[in-house]
Amino acid sequence: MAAATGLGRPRSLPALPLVGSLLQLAGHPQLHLRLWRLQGHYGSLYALWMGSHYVVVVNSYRHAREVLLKKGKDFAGRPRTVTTDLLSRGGKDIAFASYGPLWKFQRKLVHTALSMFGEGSLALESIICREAASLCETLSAAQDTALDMAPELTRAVTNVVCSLCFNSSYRRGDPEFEAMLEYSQGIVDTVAKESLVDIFPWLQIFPNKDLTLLKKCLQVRDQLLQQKFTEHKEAFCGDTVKDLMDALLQVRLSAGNSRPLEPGLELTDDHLLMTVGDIFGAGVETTTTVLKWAVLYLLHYPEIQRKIQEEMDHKIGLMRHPHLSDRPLLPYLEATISEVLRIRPVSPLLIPHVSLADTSIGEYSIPKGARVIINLWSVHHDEKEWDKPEEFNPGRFLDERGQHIHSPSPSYLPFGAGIRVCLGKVLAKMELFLFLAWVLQRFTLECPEDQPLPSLEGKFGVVLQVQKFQVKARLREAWRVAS
Ligand code: HEM
Ligand code: PLO
Repeated sequence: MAAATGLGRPRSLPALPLVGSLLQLAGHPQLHLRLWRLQGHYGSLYALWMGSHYVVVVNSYRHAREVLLKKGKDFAGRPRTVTTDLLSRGGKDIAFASYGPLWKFQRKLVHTALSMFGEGSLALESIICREAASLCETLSAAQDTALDMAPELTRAVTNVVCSLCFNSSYRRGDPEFEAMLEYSQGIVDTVAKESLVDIFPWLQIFPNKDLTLLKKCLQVRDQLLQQKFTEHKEAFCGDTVKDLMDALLQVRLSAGNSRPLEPGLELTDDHLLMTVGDIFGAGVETTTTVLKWAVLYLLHYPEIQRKIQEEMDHKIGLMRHPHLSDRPLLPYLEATISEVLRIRPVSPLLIPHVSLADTSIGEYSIPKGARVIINLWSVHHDEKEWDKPEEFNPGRFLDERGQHIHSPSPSYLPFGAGIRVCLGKVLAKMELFLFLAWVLQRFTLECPEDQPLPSLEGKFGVVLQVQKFQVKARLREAWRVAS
């Protein structure tokens, strides 16, 4: 690899031929924590070798901002790996596709479609509220019994993205929904977690439990996507665009009548399916995970839950439902969401970036083709930037007057930043606010008496997963009286 600019390279972990630095990483399933701790020895920016891949690990917000914002274009690539290639049919989606004109086109299409059906529209608010009401009904029915909220939260969130992507939704117990829950869990458990097969692609020739599971889950996903695609093609008349799939179909059909702008710049069926698959997968797994973390933290910090409820009682009362326009009225709830996103970042290592040219980070030279891991865990737990970072304290996002301020430190990037910033940021924030506001207006969430408080430790993977736990949702006395 060519050196970039005559600057020195970052300090590297020891590396052996073929295996690289794996000896330092093996036996540490929580990769984000291992990379965070290695700073003690190697400094905040260091390098390592994953097999034959040169990897640079960024742990400070200054370097993270330089990579994502100042030099965003230099670092806009994505690595190709065995598991993400299977998931995205060789990078035909958005999240795992490398930078290029087709990727830009796909991102723009989705961005436009999301702002058309979603973000700016009242329709989306009413879809989220419909799902929030249904979630509250389920909680009411299960009242005072220990309940695993995860499938209920997932269904609520899934129905929002399902409406956006396919203009459809699932009822409780729908077998298609159950199948979706199962395949998506299988994918989260096996994809893009720096597993050995991604580091040594030749390992895929041997039987591998994870890879077999991933392929089986992808078969189920593909069947489901294909079925939606066929239904949409049959029903599509060309002028009414009801959802994201229609929007992409329209582009595909109009492009079919003309030649692609440039050779290779064609939006194929695979591109269309993988793009919808990305939005559906990201839309479900990320927002559900944050909701689970939020509920878990509220069980651990009942006084914070009480404060959110007091704020709601005071500003909204019990005679009407919360709306999106209430966001400025509920700074404590907004601060709690911000704090959940800080303390348990959904995507603790983002998705790895790749340098597209010889370049630099700080005073270090970075060769073209280097993989760059931004350790968001380190950025969000930096003691120089955050007072007692492991303490759950929504107050840190408020000013003295109790108003929500953006962030007390620049060391905060829950959605990434720059060219590859999360496409669903606005949608996710709308959902988190409305779901939590609806539930907390009516219920107090508690840990069942006969159970210990569930663990706050996450499980590393493509998203930072919450371990299974149960909740007792108790209808609030004030709500009972009012209604
Ligand atoms: C990428 C966070 C919800 C769609 C990302 C990235 C992060 C992130 C950290 C990676 C940025 C990078 O690699 O530099 C989150 C969080 C969410 C959330 C914390 C919920 C609270 C969503 C939703 C959608 C979505 C609801 C879809 C509607 C995407 C897509 C990408 C992405 C498509 C890939 C962007 C690209 O590579 O160009 N998200 N996300 N996300 N997110 Fe989200
Ligand atoms: C989640 C499981 C789905 O079945 C497939 C899928 C698609 C897009 C992925 C998502 C999974 C995990 C979270 C990801 C998202 C794209 C962007 C998002 C990686 C694997 C984040 C947080 O970066």
